[in-house]
Amino acid sequence: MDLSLQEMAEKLRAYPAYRIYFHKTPDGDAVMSAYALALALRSIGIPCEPLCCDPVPDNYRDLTEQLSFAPQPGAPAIAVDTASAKRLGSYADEHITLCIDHHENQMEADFRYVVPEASSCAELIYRLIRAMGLTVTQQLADLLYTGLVTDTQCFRTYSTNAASLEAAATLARDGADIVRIARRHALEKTPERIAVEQILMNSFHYTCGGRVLGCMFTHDDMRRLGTEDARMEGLNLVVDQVRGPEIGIVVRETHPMHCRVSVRTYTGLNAAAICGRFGGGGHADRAGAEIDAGPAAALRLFEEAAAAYLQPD
Ligand SMILES: [Mn+2]
Repeated sequence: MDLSLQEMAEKLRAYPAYRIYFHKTPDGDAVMSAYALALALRSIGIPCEPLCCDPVPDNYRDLTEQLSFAPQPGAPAIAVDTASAKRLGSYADEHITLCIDHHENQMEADFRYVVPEASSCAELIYRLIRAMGLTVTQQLADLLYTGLVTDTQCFRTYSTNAASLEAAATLARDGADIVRIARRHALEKTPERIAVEQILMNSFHYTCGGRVLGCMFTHDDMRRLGTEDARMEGLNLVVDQVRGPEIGIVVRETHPMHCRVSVRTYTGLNAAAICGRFGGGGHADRAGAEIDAGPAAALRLFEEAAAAYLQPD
């Protein structure tokens, strides 16, 4: 059943404890949504345990390692920032009681608060915390602002809107360390990350007369650089920064002959429609799919799908 903001705010008070799940290969929004909700609910005597089948990436541990949450086995489950059960990885079979998300969401859940037009799940968690009348501490503000900054790429995605900026302004007033968080997540890169981006740029491949830009990162590249998944978030920025293309494709071979492909569109084209051909999905301007193929073959298939999308028969 779909709930309004106020109804979900009330529903969150209805259970004595929660496990809060977030999606595999977690990004900042997933991590911060789960930890912020857990921290806020704990402040009113509802213990929570954030859970993911993959570890929290290095980049976010400065905030999450200050927090520890006791296990809550058997507690009702909340899923945040997770578009489908499959995205929970090894937790895909859990019964989800509450689902809070901003994707085109396909999760089965007893109660859902899904707002596809919201910039980030952190923004929704922020609205819920406010609707519940809870105090936003500086620690909570830092978590939520980090989620907002990472999912909007520092307020540059097409999903950024007045509501996201209003949430940001209020979080700044609540004490979020806005400059440090923006620099850390939207400017600074590790030398290892620069090396990954160089490989992607060296693989740039233009098709459809320059309207489509693809690139790839192979499993061999990953082994050679010793690169863990944590450094691979947001690789789309490498194609996003190129002026001209209407569709950007980033192929990452996560395991030999298995690729995770993400597609960005910049001029109102539908990335989810392209990824849908391969069983994937997402937002209109950013979507993804997984495919059993080597990276060169995967890139070619997506370039063909992009070409067919641009010029239907
Ligand atoms: Mn998100």
